[in-house]
Amino acid sequence: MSRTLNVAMIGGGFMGKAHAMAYAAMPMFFWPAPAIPVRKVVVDVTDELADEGRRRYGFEESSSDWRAVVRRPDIDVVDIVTPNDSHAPIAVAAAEAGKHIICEKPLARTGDEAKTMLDAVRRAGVIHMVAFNYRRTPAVALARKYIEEGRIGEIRNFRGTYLQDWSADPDSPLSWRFQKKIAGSGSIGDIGTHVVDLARYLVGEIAEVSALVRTYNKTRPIQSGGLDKLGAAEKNAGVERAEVDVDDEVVTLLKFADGAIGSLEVTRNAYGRNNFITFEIHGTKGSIAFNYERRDELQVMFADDPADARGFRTVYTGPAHPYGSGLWPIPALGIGYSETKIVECYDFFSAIASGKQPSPDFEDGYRIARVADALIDSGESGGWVKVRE
Ligand code: NAI
Ligand code: SOE
Repeated sequence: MSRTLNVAMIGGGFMGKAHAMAYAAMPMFFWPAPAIPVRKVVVDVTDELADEGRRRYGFEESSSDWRAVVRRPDIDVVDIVTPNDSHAPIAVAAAEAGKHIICEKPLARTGDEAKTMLDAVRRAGVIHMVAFNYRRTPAVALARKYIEEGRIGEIRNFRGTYLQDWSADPDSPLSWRFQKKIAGSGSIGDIGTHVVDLARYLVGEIAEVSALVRTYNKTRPIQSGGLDKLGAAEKNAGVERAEVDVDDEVVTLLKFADGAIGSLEVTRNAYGRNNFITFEIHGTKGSIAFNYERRDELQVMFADDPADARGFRTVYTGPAHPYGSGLWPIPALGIGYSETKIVECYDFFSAIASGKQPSPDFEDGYRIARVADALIDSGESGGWVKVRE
């Protein structure tokens, strides 16, 4: 019999919806479940918002006091789905209370802040995970499997992108994602870190970066509510504006510790691109290419294919591939964003059940935060910057 674990989820916005859905759905997909999540209490900034979260997301209780909730003896897991500035205080308090922690990305606003979180979970000996869910797409996990099996040989080059357009309109509002004191950075922390996670997962540690960092939309209309509605469609012409003090675009070269090289392009200004997370990896025996907007598919080319069949071919992920036994029974039936969160939940609860740290954990989140720091420093200095240990 799977044991039950009580979850306190802090934050009830976009990610609150995604995580609550995964708690409900995970045992339906992965059965027997490693442990069964109980949606115990949801926390938001006001009692009204928290109660709305309770009714909407199926939690038993609600609260507007995360400090009291994370100390409750009946809580096993603390799930941090708030904007980035509250990740560290909540995680440190939860670790001190001995709770297992899953925290949304980026782990923190800076590498130094992430280090305080890593130190706290290490001291407490709890299970910890950072919610970089895109690596849980079966096609991405399949790419890793091929690489581990040596199917494309030694990796020489990684080319990654994360292109969006939801904030390309300069009249879309100044939500928390455009404020350094809350977000830490802009496109770098918000979306660039996802691809840094993929690069580290698939290729290895990033040692040095040389980046061009830009803020094209230097002011935006002041937003009235706290929730980020990710609103390109929301028109605010005429509303009082304030300064954007974070980046909205970065292009960088990468040097990996093992000698591979690469590049990464990240922007929220790319009209026509929605969630365009791509990578192409070239090795000494073949290549792999992935585009999240076609996430059931992995493009592969093996150099030893017969000469008359050389070229990229499409593998549609299904039961024969990573996580396939728990997901859908026919390839290409359709993997969505939700499935990545369900798989993430499965891996996190499996880690708690087995007592073994999952990946990416807070150490990965910390190292990724150091890459983000290096990108910002390089953008300012205009030269190569080594990623701090
Ligand atoms: P959001 O703005 O939609 O929701 C944030 C929620 O947290 C709101 O309900 C807000 O009232 C609440 N909140 C804020 N401060 C709080 C506090 N101190 N205590 C309790 N509740 C608080 O934000 P969203 O998009 O859900 O982002 C949350 C986190 O998730 C961020 O770190 C973000 O980077 C990350 N994220 C990750 C995604 C992924 O694909 N893995 C996708 C979207 C966001
Ligand atoms: C906005 O850029 C956003 O919601 C990010 O915060 C998420 O991490 C990304 O996965 C989707 O886009």
